[in-house]
This record gives sequence, structure tokens and C-alpha cells, in this order.
Amino acid sequence: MRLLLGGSVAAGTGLVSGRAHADAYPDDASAAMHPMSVPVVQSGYGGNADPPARLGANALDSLLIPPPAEAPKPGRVREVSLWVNERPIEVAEGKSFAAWTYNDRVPGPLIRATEGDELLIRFQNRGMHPHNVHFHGRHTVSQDGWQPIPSGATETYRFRAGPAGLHPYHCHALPVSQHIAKGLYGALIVDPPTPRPPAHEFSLVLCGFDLDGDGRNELYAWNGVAGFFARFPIKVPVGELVRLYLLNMVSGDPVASFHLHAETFDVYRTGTRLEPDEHTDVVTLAQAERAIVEFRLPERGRYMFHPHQVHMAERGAMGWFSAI
Ligand SMILES: [Cu+2]
Repeated sequence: MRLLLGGSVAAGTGLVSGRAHADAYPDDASAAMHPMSVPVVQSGYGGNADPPARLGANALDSLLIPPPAEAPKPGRVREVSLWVNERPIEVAEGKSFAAWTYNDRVPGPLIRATEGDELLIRFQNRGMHPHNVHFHGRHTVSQDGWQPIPSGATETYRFRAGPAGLHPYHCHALPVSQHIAKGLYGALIVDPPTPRPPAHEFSLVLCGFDLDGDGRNELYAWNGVAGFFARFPIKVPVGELVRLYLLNMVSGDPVASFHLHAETFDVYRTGTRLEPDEHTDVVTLAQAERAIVEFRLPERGRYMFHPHQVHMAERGAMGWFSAI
């Protein structure tokens, strides 16, 4: 149930073998030539080359595949270390972005808890500016996290995870627009006490990158690397339940959406209820909005996905599911 990516991933390293992927998918080159993937892929991975390990490590690793859901356990404490670093990251091959990061990546680490778990967030500001971490969802106001934590300082946040759903976390230091646009955000999955049905689960956080500081994004990326899923499709088995945790954290564009080709899906907005809110093929999300979507792909083949703000798709946010 766990790993169904294009390419093979060496456990714990995030390294991806594009060659193994190409063996399994001889039509890969044609996918890379799709018009929506051209701007990034042609200046990026360049045909059949393996993706650089540093890019694979960023996009894959633990960002795409959530850890398994766990049954509730009274008194369980989940300790999470989050540190802020202000450092350049590579957001496409050869494209550097002067990011502010949680744990040296954009988006920050994918966190998972079960409703009622106590989250103990150990925060460290290693940056030059004041930062913090503010979680969406329900918690006591004393742990809301909007207060600035000075450069070099630490803070601890403690609260019970809830409600069940998908919640963003992000820096709330001023100006918040800048701190989010620089990359300080991530996703928290909170599982309900009775777990959702077994599924092939993937987390996709949509990012926008303003490389030249003109207030407009030049690149868009699911999980931080533009063009990645155009080149390396996400493999899923035909007919089996797929669950996506979708979060839009793009700054500078009023909305973004997730559109799936050739199939429709159930939408659970914010994931806070167990009955779907709608059945569609496009779900639109403003910044910090999120949705859990579920579908089954009925036949072998490639199913494209992308924001239907197509400039985002053309600048790195188009990808594929490969049903096998
Ligand atoms: Cu900040």
C-alpha cells in the first residue's frame, strides 16, 4: 500500500532512480513532451536523465507519502521538531529560490496525528528574522502561535490535535504575506478516531515561487519541485481507492485548483466530515484552503492532473497519475 511512485526510492534516502522508472514506463518521453510540461521539464530534467538526488529528496521523501494512520491512544504525545532556516533551495533543475524554510524544505514536513493526540511542537528559530509557527484547526488560544519568536530563540507549542481533517501550519510573523511566500508552511493530517478506509494516500501541497521578487510567481510546484510529477508520474493500481490530501499555499494568486483528467472524485472539504461534500473533477481552493479527495482510476493509463489556472500548470504544476 505504501510506495507507488514512478521510479524506485531507496528507503530513507529520497533518492529516485529514473532509469528504473523508464524501464517500467517506456512512454515516459512522450509524457515529458506534453506542452504543459515543456517550460520546466525542458529546462529542467532534460529528457531521460535521472532527477538529481537533491530534487528527488525534496519532492519525495516524506512529503508525498504520509505516514500510516494510527488508532487513537489515550495520552499519546507526538513530539515534532520544527526549525526555521533562511536558505536557498532548488525548486526546479538549476532554479534557486531564496527561501525561508521549516526543516530546510518547502513545504515543511508532513505531520500526521490522530484526533486527541497531544502535539508537542519544539520550535527553533535559526533564521535572521522573527518567525513562529501557527497551526490551523482547534486549540487553546495560548498556543495559537502568532507571537513572533526572535532570531535564535526557541518556543514550545502544546495542543490537542483536532478536529479530524487536513490543516495547514505556517509562519505568522509580520508581514505574513512575505513569510508564507518565502516558503514557511506545511500540512498536518489529523485522522478521525475511526480511521478512513484503507487507500493509497498522497499529500500534495501546492507552492508558488517568486524567483525574481517582482511579486508574481514564476514557478508552481506540488511539494516544492516544479515539473517533477510531469516527469515522474505517481503510480497507483487500477481500481483501488486513492486518497489525496490537497493544500493550496500559493501566495500572489487568489485561488488555485486541482483538476483530474478522465475521472471524477469525491471532495471532503477540509476533511472535517466523513461524508463527501461534492463529486466533481475540479476543486478550487483559496490560500490555506484544503480538501481530501478520493477516486479510483478504472483503466490502465496516464491521468493528467493540474490546477485549472493553467498558467500554473504551464509553469510546473502539471503532473500525472499512472494507473497500472
Ligand atoms: Cu516567518
